[in-house]
Amino acid sequence: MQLLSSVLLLALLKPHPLRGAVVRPVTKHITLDIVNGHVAPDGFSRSAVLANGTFPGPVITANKGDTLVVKVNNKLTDNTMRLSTSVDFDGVFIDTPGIYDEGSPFVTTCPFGPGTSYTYTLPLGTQTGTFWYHSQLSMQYADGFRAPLVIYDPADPLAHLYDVDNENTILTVADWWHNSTIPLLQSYINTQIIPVADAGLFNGAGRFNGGPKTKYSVVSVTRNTRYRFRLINMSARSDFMVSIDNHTMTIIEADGVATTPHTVNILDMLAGQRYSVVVTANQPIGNYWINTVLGGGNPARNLNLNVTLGRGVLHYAGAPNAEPTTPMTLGPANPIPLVEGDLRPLVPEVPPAPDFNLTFVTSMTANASSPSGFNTQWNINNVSYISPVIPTLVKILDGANSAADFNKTENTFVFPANKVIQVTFPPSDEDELHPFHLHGNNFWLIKSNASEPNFVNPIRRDVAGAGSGGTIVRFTTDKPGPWFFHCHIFWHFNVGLASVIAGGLEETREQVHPDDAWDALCPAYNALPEGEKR
Ligand SMILES: *[C@@H]1O[C@H](CO)[C@@H](O)[C@H](O)[C@H]1NC(C)=O
Ligand SMILES: *[C@@H]1O[C@H](CO)[C@@H](O)[C@H](O)[C@H]1NC(C)=O
Ligand SMILES: *[C@@H]1O[C@H](CO)[C@@H](O)[C@H](O)[C@H]1NC(C)=O
Ligand SMILES: *[C@@H]1O[C@H](CO)[C@@H](O)[C@H](O)[C@H]1NC(C)=O
Ligand SMILES: *[C@@H]1O[C@H](CO)[C@@H](O)[C@H](O)[C@H]1NC(C)=O
Ligand SMILES: *[C@@H]1O[C@H](CO)[C@@H](O)[C@H](O)[C@H]1NC(C)=O
Ligand SMILES: *[C@@H]1O[C@H](CO)[C@@H](O)[C@H](O)[C@H]1NC(C)=O
Ligand SMILES: *[C@@H]1O[C@H](CO)[C@@H](O)[C@H](O)[C@H]1NC(C)=O
Ligand SMILES: *[C@@H]1O[C@H](CO)[C@@H](O)[C@H](O)[C@H]1NC(C)=O
Ligand SMILES: *[C@@H]1O[C@H](CO)[C@@H](O)[C@H](O)[C@H]1NC(C)=O
Ligand SMILES: [Cu+2]
Repeated sequence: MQLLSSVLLLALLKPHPLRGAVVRPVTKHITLDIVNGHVAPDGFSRSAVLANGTFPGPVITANKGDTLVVKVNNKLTDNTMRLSTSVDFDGVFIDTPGIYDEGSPFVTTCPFGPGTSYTYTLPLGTQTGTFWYHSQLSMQYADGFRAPLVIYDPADPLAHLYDVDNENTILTVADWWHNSTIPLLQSYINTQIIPVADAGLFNGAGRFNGGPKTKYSVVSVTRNTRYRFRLINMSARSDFMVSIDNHTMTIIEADGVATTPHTVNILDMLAGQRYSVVVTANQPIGNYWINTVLGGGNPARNLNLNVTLGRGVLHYAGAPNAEPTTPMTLGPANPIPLVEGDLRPLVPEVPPAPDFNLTFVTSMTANASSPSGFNTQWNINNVSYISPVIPTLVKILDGANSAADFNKTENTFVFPANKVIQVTFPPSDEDELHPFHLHGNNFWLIKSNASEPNFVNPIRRDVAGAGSGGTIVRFTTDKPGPWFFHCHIFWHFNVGLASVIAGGLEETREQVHPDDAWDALCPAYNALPEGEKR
């Protein structure tokens, strides 16, 4: 009896599948050791910055309502890469009043150095869906520190659409470089040309021209079963076109927000974006290519890169354990692409009218004499963001009240609490989209680059591309505090394409009462020797 009930209890605690069961929220304690180690996801061995020694790092899972307590131990020693760190739980709201554990360096926190630890407390509230976590410090995530985070909804209103949703259906794409991002970023600053990636990785595996035939990641399916694939674009630069030979994909989630089912056969994902797609294994038993084609940058600038080699295998039970024998293509012959503006949220909302309007004009300039030492710089309204020495949140807690209390180069926009802000990115003359990401909040995507504005039932998400078609987002300042709003192409971000939305400064002071561990971060960081701050 005792045994039977513990077995039952164990079965009940398994995160998925779990239809309609009552799951009590728990506090989940997680440890992450950030270490240096050699990895060779595309067959080229390099030193990397790794969560728990792997690339991608370990998946963190939770159920709706859980609280994650994540202790991060910085054990970094390789000074050819950054030695300090700071973690962004990308897309997680952190909307419990008074919670400030949002690892944006010099906005909400200071990074922490080697040999030290910091514990992030994240009440997940009502959020569910597909997220990820990564270093937010400089370019460090491109050195390896990036991994999925999934919040399951035990009462998912779309659960009837799929049969399987587990750790094996979390699929990641990432761009990969063979060198440390420290010289690569310097090269970008000096030349204005983003170093083109050496390989595109699907689920942590890929190949480059002339490299070994690394084993592609295999996603196993059983015929006539429906899978919820959670796709995460962990890129630092590249966008990926995702398709699966002979299969369609039905989108049911974008960035943690459920959508009405929308079927395509090819999907363009920007850096930082996530989608859940339902794929039905309804084809003859066999092996099919999953094409994850990296975009961004001119491949002629890096002869290692071969976008055809970024792929994985969809393997049906009963088929030989082998690569597909069909040609490696870049996608379907008759593409049915996702048009982002065609997506609709499962729960529609009419966006409230804006109380304040902002216009963000992006531009790239070169300035050899700028105080940051930047040559290449990206600007919002002619201002290139430079991280302050004293984090924005510290200044707010110390009494900052208006934009005038921040340096111009902090690009900090101050608003009262509970106001509606509209940000318009006018059409630019660039062909590449800047995936703008708002921390800790979703926005209504009023206008997606290529679509007409939608004031009635736009999707809500936290990353949207701004480019030649013009983009409009709206959000409310209902979560007091400073929130980073930046381009998720980290090369652009690191040369200034960033801003901070600071809402409800008085309310922030009323609600946020940091503990001693947080208070100690900046003094400890500022006391680090120069080489360890990096
Ligand atoms: C990371 O590694 C530590 C130490 O081995 C382990 O305790 C922890 O559970 C791991 N974390 C995850 C999320 O797997
Ligand atoms: C990494 O960059 C450094 C500095 O530019 C260079 O000397 C080195 O050859 C590069 N290594 C690789 C593997 O590209
Ligand atoms: C991921 O995002 C990057 C940057 O926006 C983009 O270049 C790349 O194509 C995306 N990857 C996928 C698979 O969509
Ligand atoms: C997959 O689609 C291609 C192109 O439509 C077709 O030639 C091929 O026979 C299909 N494969 C299978 C296994 O059905
Ligand atoms: C990329 O890889 C494919 C498949 O191996 C090969 O056919 C093609 O020639 C390669 N492209 C380049 C530019 O080397
Ligand atoms: C903001 O811009 C919209 C047009 O997009 C306009 O209707 C509205 O009146 C403006 N609101 C403010 C407060 O300027
Ligand atoms: C370059 O930086 C200097 C020093 O901050 C500044 O005075 C100047 O306006 C900048 N020039 C441009 C074109 O941004
Ligand atoms: C940026 O500076 C240029 C050149 O000084 C000026 O023409 C333009 O109006 C400025 N743009 C914004 C958005 O301030
Ligand atoms: C403001 O910017 C100036 C020059 O850009 C810099 O010297 C100063 O330290 C900054 N102040 C703060 C508080 O960050
Ligand atoms: C953005 O939208 C414009 C206007 O529709 C279109 O020409 C352009 O190709 C789009 N850009 C991307 C990267 O999709
Ligand atoms: Cu950008």
